[in-house]
Amino acid sequence: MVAVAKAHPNIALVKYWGKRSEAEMLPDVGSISITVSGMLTTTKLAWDDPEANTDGRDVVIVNGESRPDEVGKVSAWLSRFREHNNISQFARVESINDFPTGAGLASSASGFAALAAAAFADAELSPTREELSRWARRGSVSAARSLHGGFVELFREGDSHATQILAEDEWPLDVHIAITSSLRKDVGSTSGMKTSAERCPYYGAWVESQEADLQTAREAIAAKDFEKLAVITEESCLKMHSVMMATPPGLIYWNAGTLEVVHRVRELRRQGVGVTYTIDAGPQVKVICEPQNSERVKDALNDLKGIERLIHAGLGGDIEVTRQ
Ligand code: 2P0
Repeated sequence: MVAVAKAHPNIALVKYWGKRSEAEMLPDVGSISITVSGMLTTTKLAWDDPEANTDGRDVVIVNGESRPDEVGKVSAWLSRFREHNNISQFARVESINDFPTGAGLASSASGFAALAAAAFADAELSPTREELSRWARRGSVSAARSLHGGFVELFREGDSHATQILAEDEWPLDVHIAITSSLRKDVGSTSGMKTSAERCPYYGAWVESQEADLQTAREAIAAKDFEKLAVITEESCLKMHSVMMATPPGLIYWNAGTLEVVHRVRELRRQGVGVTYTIDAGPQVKVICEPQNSERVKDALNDLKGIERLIHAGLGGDIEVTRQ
């Protein structure tokens, strides 16, 4: 039997950057995200795979390749899962992203969410949503958020887990993802945020001010107040990138196209269009608006030279898992 899990990436509006425990994969700050449709990770996992069990190691293939960094992270997660659940078998894992991997598009979030769901399903275990979200977090902190559709909060406290704030159909939003480079980034999130925690002089202020930002975002989402959500989304993005840039020798994820998009979105906002943007650990800009403004926003982005392509998405739903 093979378990097949399908998970969407998510985009943080109030960002996560930094851990309070690396070993336990516990975040130093809570975060709030939206799950996006239009991009999907599909992961197939089998615990009784003959090849893996003859060789005595997990077989891990991501987008047709077995890259040592990805195999290492997934195998470490599988070992911990095996130990905790008294599983003696090795797994074969095959995962495909229908969007660029390792380019700031949250492929590790959808990837570990799908891995956790498939691992439980193929072992015929039925975890609670909280348990599942904690296991996804142990692979990649942001993966805890990709189990849920719509608007999601990941809590800092305790054995951090994520819950849904609003379902995707309760407040539909449109997302235009401006791809300004599909290359893999030089510095991954995990090592980048570790360096920030160790060396950025503003890291303490970043952690301290997070609760207020989370509260503002919670209020904006509860009231479906787009303007309020837009302001806090931009503020959180710029604060996180300030921390990154002030992390010696300077973590600069932006390229020229990134700035072109930021300026165009700010221009739209000055014209009264309800739109906002956010940027993760890569140069892509995620431009978010209410559906009635979507055409205008898309038209305003279309002629920018720095954009390789635009991906149009809406809000995505919960993870789906089946056994075949
Ligand atoms: C976020 N990012 O909140 C932030 C914003 C990137 C920038 O979560 O080390 O892949 O596996 O926990 O979850 C990317 O970090 O890093 C991320 P690990 P993860 O979406």
